[in-house]
Amino acid sequence: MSTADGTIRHDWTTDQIVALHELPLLELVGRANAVHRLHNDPNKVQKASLLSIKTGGCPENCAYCPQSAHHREVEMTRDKLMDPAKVIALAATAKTAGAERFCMGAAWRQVRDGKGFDAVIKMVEGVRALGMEACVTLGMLKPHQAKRLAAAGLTAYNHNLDTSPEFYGRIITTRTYEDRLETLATVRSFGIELCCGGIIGMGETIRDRASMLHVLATMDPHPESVPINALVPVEGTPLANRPRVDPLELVRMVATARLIMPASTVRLSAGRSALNREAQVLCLIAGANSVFYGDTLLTTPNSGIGEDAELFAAIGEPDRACMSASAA
Ligand code: SAM
Ligand code: DTB
Ligand code: SF4
Repeated sequence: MSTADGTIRHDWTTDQIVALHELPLLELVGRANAVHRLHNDPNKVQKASLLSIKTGGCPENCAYCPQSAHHREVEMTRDKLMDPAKVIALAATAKTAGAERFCMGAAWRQVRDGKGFDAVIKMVEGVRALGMEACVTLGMLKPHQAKRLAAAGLTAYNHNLDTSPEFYGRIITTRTYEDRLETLATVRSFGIELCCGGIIGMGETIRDRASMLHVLATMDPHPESVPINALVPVEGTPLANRPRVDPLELVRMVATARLIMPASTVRLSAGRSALNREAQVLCLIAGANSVFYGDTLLTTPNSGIGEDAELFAAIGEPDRACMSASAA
């Protein structure tokens, strides 16, 4: 097996990635931490705040997603696109609470030109004017739309592969893996950073997980940001009855992602609220260096700000929300 010594490589094979993933856990975490320290500040965990700017009623049929209009049994209030002024005000609040990045998600299959997209452009400009990084996830994107987002100062575009090319058809049939890759290439071609990762715990094999990581790690350059989500099983979705992933599986996934994409920001994303503080710390040691910060993700609960204050206190990073709360 070739080594994962912290060199930035784009020639990983799926077999090599499986072999890393299957290392004894302590060896895997130890190696991942060593590589993490070569490229990143091991004491720095970026806080990103997440907001659903348009909720529910999505025409895609992603099996995991409570926002799909195909899953009629999900209890979900559909909301139309939020007003930019409201979004920018929420971003300002998130900044005061310590968030450095503001991520906005819309339950769209694709961007349509018109009033809605004009409003998103205003949101991006407003968030950037606050001095925060801005990320949006809006579904599929055409080149002229990526160009407008880049001109508005967008830092990154989130568009997940979600799983391996082999397993993809079991999860989504309304669009293809190729569609996903095409949008990613479009985003890249306008100089916008890529935020691209996936979900574990949907019934995929370890090889599927490695195969998804293979697609990511053979991109040149690597996605700047790689969210690793653990499925949040939601009542009414086809994956409602999937068991929660073992936290140590998340640790393995994070560590493997860190080994093969040494300089990317690895985001410990959905599913974090099911981890105790110690499991989260283990993920951070294994190389995760960002979390979503705030009481909700898009539609499901996240680790609360209160719990995160404890987490950040435990790892020794001052938490501004906590400091301003105690100053009040
Ligand atoms: N509609 C856009 C799209 O699919 O690209 C953006 C919003 S979509 C909700 C963003 C990502 O959230 C998905 O790609 C998926 O990885 C993640 N996600 C959605 N539901 C989830 C769940 N129940 N558990 C874990 N991750 C989830
Ligand atoms: C990502 O990979 N995870 C975030 C963000 N990108 C947009 C979304 C998680 C959503 C979890 C389910 C929900 O809250 O609706
Ligand atoms: Fe729609 Fe995105 Fe949910 Fe799929 S993941 S149903 S595209 S909101």
